Order: sequence, then structure tokens, then C-alpha cells
Amino acid sequence: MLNIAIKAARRAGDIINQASRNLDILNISKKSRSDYVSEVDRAAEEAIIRIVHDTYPNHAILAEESGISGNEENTEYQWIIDPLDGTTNFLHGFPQYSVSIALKYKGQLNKAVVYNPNNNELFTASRGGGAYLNNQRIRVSKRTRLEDCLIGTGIPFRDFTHFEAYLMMFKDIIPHVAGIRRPGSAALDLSYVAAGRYDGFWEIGLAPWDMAAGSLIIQEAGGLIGDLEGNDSYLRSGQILAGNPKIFTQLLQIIQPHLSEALIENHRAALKH
Ligand code: 2AM
Ligand code: CA
Repeated sequence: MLNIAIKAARRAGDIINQASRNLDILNISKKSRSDYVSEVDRAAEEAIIRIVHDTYPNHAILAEESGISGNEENTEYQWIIDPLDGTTNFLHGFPQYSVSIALKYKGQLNKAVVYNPNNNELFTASRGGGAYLNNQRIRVSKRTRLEDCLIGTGIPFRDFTHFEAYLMMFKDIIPHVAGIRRPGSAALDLSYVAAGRYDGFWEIGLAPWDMAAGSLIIQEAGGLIGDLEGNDSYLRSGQILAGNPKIFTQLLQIIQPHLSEALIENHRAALKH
């Protein structure tokens, strides 16, 4: 099943690479403010779904552009697909975007692929089988002092409900760390935590397809991932904190005082589901 996910991610990557050579002739539409979709997102998604369905016609699918498809009744196998994570970067020719494909089995993430078609980096994981970058085992960083750490984040761009709380976290984290980065593809950000390039990451307002694959890759690389209270509602709440175990705990302590009522309520509602 991981092989099918890899095949689908590479095919989508080929479509994206080809289109990146002719960005000026692309058809682009806006889903909402600051939220763009191009014909490339759609073509890449169709290619992925076709490859998955050719082999597993009975599986359920949740994909960013087409939503739920396939056999919705199948509660055992569900594919979670983001055909192009970082569309805004892609449209600007800014080479930081990826294809993200995860497979849930009986409600648990089981396989994951994040593929960067710009540099051919392929991050993969299978539950219990470890995490890999281009077939080499990866692990989260060993840094323990926050002041030595490089931390990734995502700045709100569409939904500003939690903007004030986010800015308070940002303000409080900056003086404690070596540096902050905001590259713009959450799936790659999470993979970078797994590879030890970042020591931690946080964001508010992500969708399940942004996080599903990256979160298994982090866990299989020995990292921790949770919502901003450290619990496991993140795939539903969209609030996410990740890191090596030591840094996860230290970031949690800085973030906790800034959790607004709205964020706590959002997280409680997600836990109830
Ligand atoms: P997308 O390209 O699949 O929509 C990071 O903040 C996440 O938000 C990205 O993974 C990206 O996923 C999404 N995103 C959408 N529009 C964005 C924008 N204008 N700036 C940054 N991230 C954006
Ligand atoms: Ca995305």
C-alpha cells in the first residue's frame, strides 16, 4: 500500500513539475480569501485518486479539492490526500510545496508519503516501521535547549479568529529560540520536524489533509505531535504542536498561557467527536 501511495505521489509530482514551467498560462481560481486552487491541484488530485482506485476500488477517499469519494461506507481504509500543499508558493514559483498522501486503517494513520517534487525528497512512514527520507531512516533532533532550536510555524492567512492568540504565542516564543521559519507547506514542515531540520513546529487552522501524512512521519521518527494542549484532537481541531519530545514539552509551556477561550472550546469540541 505504501508503494501505491509513492507511485501516486510521484505521478502528481510529475504533473506539478510540468506545470511549474508554464506558470503564466495556468487557470487559477479563488476558493476564498487567500485560498487559491489551480487546474494543477485538480489534475494532480485526479491522478492520485485514479492510481489509488485502480488498485483499491473499495477504499474511501478524503481529498482537499474533491472532498469525500470512493466507497464512503468503508470504515477500514481511508486515504487522506492533499495533491498540492503550498499552492500559494507554487503559484509564485516559490519552490516549497509538496504532495501529501496518508492512509488510515481502522481509524489510525498507517501509511504516509510527503513528496517534494522540486528536489525529489520523498518522506515516508509505515506504522511501526519507522520514518524515511529517500530510503534513509530519519529521526527527530536531539536538541534539548530551546535557545538552540529552529522552530517552524504557519502564520494565519485566511481565518483570523485566533490571530491575537497566535501573535501572543509568536511574541513569547521568539526570544526563547534560535530562529523561526514560515515556509508555507505544512506537510513539508511536519516532515522537516521528523528529519530533525526543525526542532518544533506549531500552527492553528490546518485541515486534516495538511497534517495526516506528516503526523505519522513525525511519530515514526520519534517525535511528539498534539494539539495546543498536548492532546490528540489535532486532526479534527486543526491546532497543532510538534517537536522532539523535550522541545514539545517546552513549547507547550510557553503556548499554554496564551490559549484563548475560543481555542480551548475549539479543542474541546474536537475531542468530543
Ligand atoms: P494548501 O496549499 O494545500 O492550501 C500552511 O499554513 C498551510 O496553509 C499550507 O499547508 C497551505 O496548504 C495552506 N495555505 C493556503 N493558502 C495559504 C496562504 N495564502 N499562505 C500560507 N499558507 C496557505
Ligand atoms: Ca494543504
